[in-house]
Amino acid sequence: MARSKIALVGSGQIGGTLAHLVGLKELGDVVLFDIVDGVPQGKALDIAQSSPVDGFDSALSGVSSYEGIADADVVIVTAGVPRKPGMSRDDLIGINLKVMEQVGAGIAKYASDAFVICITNPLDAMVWALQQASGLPPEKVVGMAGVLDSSRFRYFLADEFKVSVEDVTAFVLGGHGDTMVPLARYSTVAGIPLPDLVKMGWTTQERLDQIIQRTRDGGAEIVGLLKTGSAFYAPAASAIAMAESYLKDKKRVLPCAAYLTGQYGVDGIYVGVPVVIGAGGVEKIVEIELQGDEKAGFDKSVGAVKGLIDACKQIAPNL
Ligand code: TXD
Repeated sequence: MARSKIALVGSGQIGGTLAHLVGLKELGDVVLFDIVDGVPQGKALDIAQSSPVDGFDSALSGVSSYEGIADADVVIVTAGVPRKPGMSRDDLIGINLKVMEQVGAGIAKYASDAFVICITNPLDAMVWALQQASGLPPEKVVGMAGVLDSSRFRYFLADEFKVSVEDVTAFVLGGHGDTMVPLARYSTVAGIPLPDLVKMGWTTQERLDQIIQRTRDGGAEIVGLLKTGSAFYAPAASAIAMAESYLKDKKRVLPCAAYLTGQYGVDGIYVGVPVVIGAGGVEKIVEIELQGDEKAGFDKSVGAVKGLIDACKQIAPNL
């Protein structure tokens, strides 16, 4: 069977890390695309030169025209401008909306059968814009944020409890970052929900609240430390988990920004919810019943995403 083709639109920090991970995991061949000539070509060659040492077979190339992404099985989009210190995700909206229009047109022309994962911020609005601009079916266009937010949450919890990250699960809903809604009663250590762990004296409610806040601010914490650019290792790993579930039809249940058509009382926008990702793309949206404060948090998050999408519609009424 021929290898899968994975196109990476944007060859910056996350794009380069994605290419390396695709190689190391032997998920397929990689095409890196960027508007800056030389960067995708240089990164592709550098990673290809690591393949004999690491022992993976993957053809890597860099391109400066959309033709290069032709017939990709998966397209992962990081094209755009990242946050600088003090800048909110929303500040990025104007610049990155134009980028999504270009990328959407490129995907529509050359890779309309692909499974598309958007990473560009502000995520929930950009994935919507990318779906609109590409015209691909909504179940084939999904946004990466929840896997990253829940991975950050899992890491902090494992560190707090001094247990393996493997045994910590986390359930998050809503928009990326600031309005993320963690569901403590569905987040567990080996199946034991967080509220029970508080009762068992493993931690206090106060500590748990601090961890949740640190998770919400997880992106800003890294931006503050790096000073130039934003997080890239964990975002890349998160998108790879989604791509792998699609390519291998694993049907993993992952929190993703998905297009809702009435689920959770929301219609026509992208919001972070648990979904099943398999060969059909987003095969199922997992809808659970929310309790009082969970519902309030989710509604607030939906309101924030709607605000961003309305701003997009004003800037680009054609979308
Ligand atoms: O959870 C999440 N979704 C995120 C999102 C977590 C972390 C970072 N997140 C966002 O991902 C971040 O705010 C950015 O919007 C993207 C990409 O982050 P990255 O760190 O990879 O940014 P870089 O290094 O600046 O790379 C962006 C590349 C860069 O090489 C540009 O030249 C290129 O995008 N670029 C373009 N490529 C193609 N087409 C166009 N129009 C274009 N414009 C810029």
